[in-house]
Amino acid sequence: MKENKMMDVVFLVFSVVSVFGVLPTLVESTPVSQDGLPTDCSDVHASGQKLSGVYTIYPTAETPVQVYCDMGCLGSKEEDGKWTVFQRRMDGTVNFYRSWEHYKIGFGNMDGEYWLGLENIYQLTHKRKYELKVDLQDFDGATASARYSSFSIDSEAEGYKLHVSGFINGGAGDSLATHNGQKFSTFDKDQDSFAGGNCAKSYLGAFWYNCADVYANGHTLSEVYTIYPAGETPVQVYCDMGCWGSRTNDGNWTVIQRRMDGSVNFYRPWEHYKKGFGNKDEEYWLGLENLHQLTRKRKYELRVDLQDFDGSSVYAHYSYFSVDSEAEGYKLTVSGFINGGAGDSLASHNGQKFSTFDKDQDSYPEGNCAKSYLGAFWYNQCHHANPNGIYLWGNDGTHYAIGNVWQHWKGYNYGLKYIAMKIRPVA
Ligand SMILES: [Ca+2]
Ligand SMILES: [Ca+2]
Repeated sequence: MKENKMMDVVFLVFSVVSVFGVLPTLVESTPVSQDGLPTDCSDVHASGQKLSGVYTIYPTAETPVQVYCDMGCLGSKEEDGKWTVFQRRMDGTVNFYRSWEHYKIGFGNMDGEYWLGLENIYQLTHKRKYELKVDLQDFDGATASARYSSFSIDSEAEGYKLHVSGFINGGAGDSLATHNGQKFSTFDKDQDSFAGGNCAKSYLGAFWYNCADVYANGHTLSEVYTIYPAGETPVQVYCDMGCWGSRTNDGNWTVIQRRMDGSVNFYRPWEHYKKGFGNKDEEYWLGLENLHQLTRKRKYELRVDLQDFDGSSVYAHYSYFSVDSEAEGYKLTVSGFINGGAGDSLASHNGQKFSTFDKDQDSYPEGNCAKSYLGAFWYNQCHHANPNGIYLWGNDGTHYAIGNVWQHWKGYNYGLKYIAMKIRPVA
């Protein structure tokens, strides 16, 4: 399971053993032997070999292949055996960061760590119906497994595409679901779903990577990634994947706005707010058009993280967030407030169009809120929150409400040390 960095992140710390084994689902069927030669470990078992160990199988009639057969424990039910192991990590002796040719043909030591080879797996699984079992063990000796009632991969011409379904939980959870339907990728053959990069390179492995979603791809570190909100134009974005050891649902956020050190000027014209600006690993604004493109396709929730200069942190969570098109003034819809201590300073902004100093679309007829409060936002008349206001470095009442303030937490004169608006898809 270690080919995938997501698994690495989860298991590198814990896992000493991971084993992928396949078993024909029709265990009672006549062995598909070729010229009397065993096709897989099920045939080996049928020929009278009941002990686990290294045997020779013939996925094709021409070529003998050495493989480890997991015949189960002595005295256990017979269905626990007959597994053909096609991947195993157990002691870190074998390097698995290898090229396409290696993954195609196979490598390693059959009585230790090895990869059976994509061509062999294809030859096996296109002839018979197989199930898959993944065995995991952590460094404390705890074990878990994941079982799938159907497993096969397509030919090389099809990119050795993975088909896995019928998950049965043996305590490991279903970490292969997002990989179903993906082609196999190595560092020198990028066939993953991630247009912004090479998953195998990013995660120093080789697998049926799925990077259609940055998160599903296995990015568990908070970093800068490239996403494609509109399909064609790449956009750099900071993905907040949560902290190490935190629950999964703390992560998976796309940061759309962030202030953290006052390094970037946020008092900018319409075009800048439309397209986005800043440094994606520091302070930035993702861009209204990107927000629209993202939220028109999927349902998103919003979370706003706030921190003051004394180190206190609070948040405001909204179960729904979307931005209309430019023709609609990039109108904001936000609802379903859940209080994380910050209070609801966005309620009065719901339904408002976006305004900048050079484009007044606010609900304040006597003036321009963006100019009055030195920011850019979905101003009403004018605001309870001004995340894109002046970075004030704390409390300063010299100019009323011009800072990056959140009224319901620190009032109008306290410029926050940190503010980040982030969104993620709901279901
Ligand atoms: Ca790619
Ligand atoms: Ca106005």
